[in-house]
Amino acid sequence: MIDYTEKIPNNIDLGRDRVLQRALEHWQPAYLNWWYDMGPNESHNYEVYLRTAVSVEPDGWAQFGYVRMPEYRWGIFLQPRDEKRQVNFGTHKGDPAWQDVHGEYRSTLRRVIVTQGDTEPASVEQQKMLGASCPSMYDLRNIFQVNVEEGRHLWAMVYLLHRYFGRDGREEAEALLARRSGDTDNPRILGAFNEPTPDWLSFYMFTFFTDRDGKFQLCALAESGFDPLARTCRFMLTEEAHHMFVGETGISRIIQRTCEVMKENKVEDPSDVRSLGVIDLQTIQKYLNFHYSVTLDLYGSDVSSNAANYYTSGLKGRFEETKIDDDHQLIEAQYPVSEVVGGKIVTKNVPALTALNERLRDDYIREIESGLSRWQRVIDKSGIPFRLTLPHKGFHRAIGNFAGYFISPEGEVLSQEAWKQHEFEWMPSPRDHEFVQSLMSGRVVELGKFANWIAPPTRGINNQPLNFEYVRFN
Ligand code: BYC
Repeated sequence: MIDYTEKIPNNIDLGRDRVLQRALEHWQPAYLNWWYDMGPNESHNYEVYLRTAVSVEPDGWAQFGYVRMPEYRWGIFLQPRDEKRQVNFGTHKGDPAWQDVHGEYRSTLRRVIVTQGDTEPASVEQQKMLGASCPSMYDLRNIFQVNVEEGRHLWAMVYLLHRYFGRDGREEAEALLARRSGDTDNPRILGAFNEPTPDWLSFYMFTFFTDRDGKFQLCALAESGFDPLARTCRFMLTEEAHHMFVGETGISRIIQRTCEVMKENKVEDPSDVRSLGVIDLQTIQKYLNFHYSVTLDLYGSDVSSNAANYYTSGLKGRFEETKIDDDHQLIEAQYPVSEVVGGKIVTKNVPALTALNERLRDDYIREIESGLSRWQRVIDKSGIPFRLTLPHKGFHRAIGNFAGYFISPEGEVLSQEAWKQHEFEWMPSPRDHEFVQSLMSGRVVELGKFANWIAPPTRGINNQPLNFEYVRFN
């Protein structure tokens, strides 16, 4: 009999809840089987210098040490309960926050939790093969850290399913281990989580763009009137921050290296840049266009009755809900959304309650813009006259008002033929992918060494030097 209070670090007094303990006891071997199958390839014997969440105290949750990943202490952590917390929006505004699920919201809430939970193992599956082409031991350790934490985020959602949703919840928890990213018969729920992450440029873009959707969705769920969900998401956010750091600094280091090589060799033409073994800025822009647009879809339709219902019922709030100065019910409020009318993009006001997906997407875009300006500074510092830009919101969209239209990065509505003619000026072509992957044909793991196409980071993990042995291969 596994002692779960020992094996699953938690701050929910798991040992005293026999039913929950048994349910998790049943689920854990299935989870481990999934990890062995779908976790990082060939990594099971590696000892990785990981941080592990051991408590929710500021100094307790980040402990560093060597861990074999299947032995990672995936635990259950909730932000401590605030007895005075209330439902802060929607029709139940002012009621004490719920410690249990309202019967009438059961299936809606389960759905939101399942959708969130589904993304976590999906991303691990998407990144499964990347260890074989890592640019350094530092980066290898970072991807493993991201992977084990996504695994823990799955635990976080599975805990809620098991604890609050009975048999349905247990079935959903099993289904989370059965779907597979990109599978034709049983794919992951949301679009971006079925796209491959075939190389490290994609990985960093994914952690910058798509993990940040994770941040904004978790922030909205952290406002939930259902207190256990809110507290779970609050703690998940502390881990999410590291994933976005990996993405932002990864791209920044690639840009820096490209600029260094361009300056040293006085080249600007993308094919000359490529011949020096670094990724040309034009290709970086195309990857950016792809990941940004696919991630914008993750916010759902611009006008959504689902989103309105989530809000009115108090299940999912807005980004920083309690800091917003309004009625928190959106009775009269309007919000601008765009749509295509007669071949032009126009903006109109709609009831703000129905535009909550769009509002969250806009909050996200603002943060993306700041990240992009930090990358731009790296280029500007080198004196290279190249500007990274965000494509128009309607570019390459498959969900919402722009779906089915062919919109250029500048926001022109084009015919399908005209758009297709430019497709590979805007998005990575099979040849671009081939080139990027040609740079990443093997792994670089000598101590302190970095692949030619990426600059070293400014510092190591947890104050360790760059030539530290972050992964022991055994
Ligand atoms: N792909 O009213 P609509 C993360 C579906 S990332 C496929 O437009 P709604 C992470 C939708 O399900 C954060 N289908 O949307 C990052 C609905 O289906 P039904 C994940 C899509 O419901 C990196 C229909 O279209 N968390 O954590 O208002 C690494 C019409 O619905 C998509 C969450 O998403 C799509 N892109 O909002 C690891 C939070 N978009 O009802 C982790 C939980 C929509 O017709 N999820 N559909 O069958 C939600 O809050 C909502 O489900 C969504 C959609 C915001 C995603």
